[in-house]
Amino acid sequence: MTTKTTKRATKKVASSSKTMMNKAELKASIVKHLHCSLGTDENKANNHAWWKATCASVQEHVLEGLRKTQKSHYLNDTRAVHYFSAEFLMGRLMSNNLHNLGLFEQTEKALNELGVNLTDIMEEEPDMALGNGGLGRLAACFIDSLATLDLPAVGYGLHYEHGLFRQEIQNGEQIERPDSWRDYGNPWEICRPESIQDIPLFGYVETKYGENGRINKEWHPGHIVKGLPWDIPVVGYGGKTVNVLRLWQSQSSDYFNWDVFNAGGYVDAQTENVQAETISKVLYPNDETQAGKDLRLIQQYFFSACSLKDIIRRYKRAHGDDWSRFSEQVVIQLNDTHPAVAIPELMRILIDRAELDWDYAWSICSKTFAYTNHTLLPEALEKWPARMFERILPRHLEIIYEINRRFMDEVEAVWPGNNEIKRKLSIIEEGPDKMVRMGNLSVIGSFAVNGVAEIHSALVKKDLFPEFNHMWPSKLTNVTNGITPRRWLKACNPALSQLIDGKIGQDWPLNLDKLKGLAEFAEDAKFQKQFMKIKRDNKVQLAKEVMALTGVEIDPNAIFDVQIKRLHEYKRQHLNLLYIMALYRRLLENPDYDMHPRVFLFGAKAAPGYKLAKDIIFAINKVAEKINNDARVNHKLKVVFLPNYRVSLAEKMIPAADISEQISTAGKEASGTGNMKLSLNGALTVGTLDGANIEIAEEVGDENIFIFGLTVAEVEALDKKGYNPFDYYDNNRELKAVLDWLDSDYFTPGKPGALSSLKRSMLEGGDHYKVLADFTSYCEAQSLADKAYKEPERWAKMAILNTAHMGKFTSDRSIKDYVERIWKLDPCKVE
Ligand code: T68
Repeated sequence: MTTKTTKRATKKVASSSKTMMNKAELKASIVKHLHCSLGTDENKANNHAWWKATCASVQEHVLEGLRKTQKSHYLNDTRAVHYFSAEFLMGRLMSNNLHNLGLFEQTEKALNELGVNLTDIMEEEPDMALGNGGLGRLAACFIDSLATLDLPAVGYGLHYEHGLFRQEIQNGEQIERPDSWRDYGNPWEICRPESIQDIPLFGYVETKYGENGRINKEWHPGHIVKGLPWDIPVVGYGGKTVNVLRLWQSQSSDYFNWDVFNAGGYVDAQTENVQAETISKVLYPNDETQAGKDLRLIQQYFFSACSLKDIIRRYKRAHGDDWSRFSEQVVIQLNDTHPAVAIPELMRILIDRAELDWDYAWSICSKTFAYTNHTLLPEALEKWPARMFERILPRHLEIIYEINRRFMDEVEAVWPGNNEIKRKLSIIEEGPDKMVRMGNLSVIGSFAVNGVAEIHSALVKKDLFPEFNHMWPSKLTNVTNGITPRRWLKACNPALSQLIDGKIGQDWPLNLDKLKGLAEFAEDAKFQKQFMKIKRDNKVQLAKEVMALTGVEIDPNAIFDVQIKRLHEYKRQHLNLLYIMALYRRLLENPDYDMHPRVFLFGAKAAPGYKLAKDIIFAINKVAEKINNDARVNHKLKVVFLPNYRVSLAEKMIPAADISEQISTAGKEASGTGNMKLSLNGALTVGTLDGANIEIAEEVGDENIFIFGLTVAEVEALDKKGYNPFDYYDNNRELKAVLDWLDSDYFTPGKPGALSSLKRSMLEGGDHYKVLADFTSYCEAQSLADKAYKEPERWAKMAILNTAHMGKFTSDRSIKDYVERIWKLDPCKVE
């Protein structure tokens, strides 16, 4: 049975490449582009030129697929999902596109014959870092799965000129530098000036009384900016469906500045130009905090409005002015509340432009949107001052008030006379400064709302939106996150992928549950050896990279313990750091302290304005410096902070990890997706019962994961009782010693107190994230991990079983869940 399916799958992948190009044709095409597109030749070309020429060759296939896909979607008049996201963290595209087209090996060979190494030239590609972290990367995985599953879909977002800042570490501190990913052009994107949109902003609203007694509103905008779309083709695995990621760039339009110009204000007119272009200039680098800045709201409106206009233009081409089928053809998924202003924008278009009556417009609108919540942290829930909203989007604020007025009537019907509930559910937060709550708007304006892991969705229902859940019991649901196994195993870990191919066949990237077939080899000595040899080879590779990036030598025989994610107190990198300091102390006190050598590897960017997060980075680097240079311990303990963590660095770190640190305070990490990537690549998780860790534990079994710490219920109980971090500080000698160590100048010679802010946050600051409460239990879990690693066969078995049981976490499954529970989409095959 297995062999049969294997053969079929092999055929499928091979045939898709056969219809494309053979090696000789690829060679010719690359050389042609070197000559004709880049104006150079084989002798002069550097890696960058080879990379560009190869992109151009690959792009020929991509565009052919795109054309066929668009034709097929048009002819079939398909219902499509429109994924609205302020962030798409795509990373590099070359390897992904080659794998998905089935052209990777051919291209590698073709280039080889030209004397060029594919791996080297792929390093030339800058990451498309148009996102902060999990939320943006999730969007990238989802559009890969949508195309792979032949689902009609468009991703819509912002074409930031500068993606997430480049991080440098100087004297242990994070320094932010601009990221200029498009300085030398982006060979994958296509500019579409034929689809430019005009977007109004500012101004005032005029009330007009129509003849039929209808009150009409007319928005007179103060500015109009242009939205120029850039299309990034998204190639599905197998290369058939090629969807589009459409990103909007802002440009000045002539509309607003001619008066100024004519009045002799040439310089002022140019200033206005700069302002319009500022909109898509830079990605806000804050994850999990809301920016509250004019420009951020303008960004959100700008891309939402451009995208809606684009969707409506396409809809009208097929259906004219008949709005009755709009919500049958169009579903819009809001990736968090960032694009929620699309809800009043669609209402505005339907009422003010199409002149539909309110009820009809609302019936369309509330069947079109669905909303994904990614956080429960109060500081991340978006609220805009009503006065700011009114200045920038005066008509939208009016519409929001009307949505809210009608909604309050519904609340009154459910809870008559209950003003407290009304205050809580209102889109408008009352107070000296009225605020517009985007979460409430999103729930009210959507037909479905989902959290991103079982526990998170349960908490969304129980703690964040309990009354909404009472009013609409079937609206709130769960879709557990997932990751694309094409990028996060096949492409980033080729040796392991080949080993898996040989054991269970080649179709696991499309059917990740097939990995279960590896479980029967988990105790097979030969397979264990092969599996662990690949892990070790990947560690050797990473060790070279670490040396090149930091000058620190690390031993591939040590345990590689990896924590990679944004820096945030709730993610508790400082809990990891306290443990490292404790190990250091133990080794100093007892040089024979029994532990397997371990290298702690970190990758993390801190939001530039998040002081304590930056202090934690500084502390990690200072502790690392001390330990790495302390000959008494550094054969057993090393600490590495890799600068500028990003998708392409993750692709190198994940295949080399033995331990995956997923140690957030229970109830705080909505899901996590790095946890899935690491486990898929055979790393064992040390983690709390939080987010998707819970589901990972269910899949791999308690014996193949190191769970520790308070549960959500225990955190709640502790808070209720009154949490006092000093209870732990005073009663744990080791914990007290490492915390006090932070006050000394041991790690920052001559500068005592340079690391004190960490200690303060965990003591006087109240230790909001329960670091001290979980410390002991964390140390115990780490000891168990150490013990397990000392038994190579046991460890190998556990690692294999982690890979084997990650089937659930493919983003294909997440997308199928969305399709079934929310989108109700049909695939459309492209011939
Ligand atoms: C993450 N959220 C969750 N937010 O923290 C993570 N926020 O648990 C989850 O797995 C992931 O989303 C995917 O669901 C974020 O990444 C942001 O990046 C962000 C950006 C701007 C504003 C607020």
